[in-house]
Amino acid sequence: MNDGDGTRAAQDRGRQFGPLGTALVIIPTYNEAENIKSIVGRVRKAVPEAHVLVADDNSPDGTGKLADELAAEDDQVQVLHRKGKEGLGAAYLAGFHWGLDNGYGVLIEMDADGSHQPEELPRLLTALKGADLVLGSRWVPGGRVVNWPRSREVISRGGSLYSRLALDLPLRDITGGYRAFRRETLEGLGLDEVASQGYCFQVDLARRAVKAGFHVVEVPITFVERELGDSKMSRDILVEALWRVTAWGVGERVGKITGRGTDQPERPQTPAPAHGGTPKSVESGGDATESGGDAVKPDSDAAGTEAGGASQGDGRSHRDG
Ligand SMILES: Nc1nc2c(ncn2[C@@H]2O[C@H](COP(=O)(O)OP(=O)(O)O)[C@@H](O)[C@H]2O)c(=O)[nH]1
Ligand SMILES: [Mg+2]
Repeated sequence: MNDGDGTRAAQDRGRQFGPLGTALVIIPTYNEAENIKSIVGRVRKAVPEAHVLVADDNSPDGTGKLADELAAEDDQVQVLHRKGKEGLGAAYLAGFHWGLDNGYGVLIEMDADGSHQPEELPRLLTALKGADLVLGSRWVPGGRVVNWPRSREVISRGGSLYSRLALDLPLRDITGGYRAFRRETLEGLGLDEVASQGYCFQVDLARRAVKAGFHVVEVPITFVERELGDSKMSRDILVEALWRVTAWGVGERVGKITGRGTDQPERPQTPAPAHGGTPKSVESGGDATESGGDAVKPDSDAAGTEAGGASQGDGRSHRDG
């Protein structure tokens, strides 16, 4: 949990969390024709009650058209067609706005390439019952990566460590992109001011969530490097992350010295826990289990996304990249 001194932990223990509502799994795509059908099928099987939004940046390889075919045969799959390649962050922001406008209670980030295993979604959703934001984490006990070259792991671990220290975040996987947000959390992050892209986008959302006082929990995941298609990671994305994180870190320190706050949004009032679950203490590990299988519609409280019997993350954080 994101407390430095136990205060937050004590507050969170007494907190009630509201019901989750229907989940929307947002999958950003750019040239994922080889992966899109398989990943959407796996999501639909792993969490049958959840809906899927593919946010495609007019992929030249026809990913958008394949997604349209999936949507045509499944009411719970939608496609957001965007003009052209504008980066991961912009695609997610558009997807978040779409999901919020359409009444979803939970918004999930997930890559199209299979690195984020849909079969682990029920575990993220179970943890979200007692949290504002759940991070799928490679760098907490129980988390791991499969088929990554050592160089990639060093960059990823280094990026999270640097972000953790520069931004004073009690998280281990700060660049990872497998996450579940409650809608109230997204609404409290000041999304309109988010300009960062790539890994930096993930760092930005994590730091905003922590600074706003949201309860952020890390759940261990097994991240599997893609087998098909190409990574869109680039030197530019790494450089952007490095300079932005450094600038934020310096800004926060200067702000502390001069007594001026940072540009973080205040945490909104805790959403009323209508018939929400009891607060949970979160533990790492645990087996993913299949979630219940009712098809549900947005706005339907009764149709909350339920994940069966999985244990939760432990509230310790780490990063990816
Ligand atoms: N819509 C959209 N999706 C993107 C863009 N860049 C990357 N993605 C998607 O974001 C996800 C993660 O990208 P990936 O290339 O796998 O990055 P890596 O896992 O860090 O190597 C994949 O689903 C990509 O298709 C973009 O500019 N626009
Ligand atoms: Mg990838």
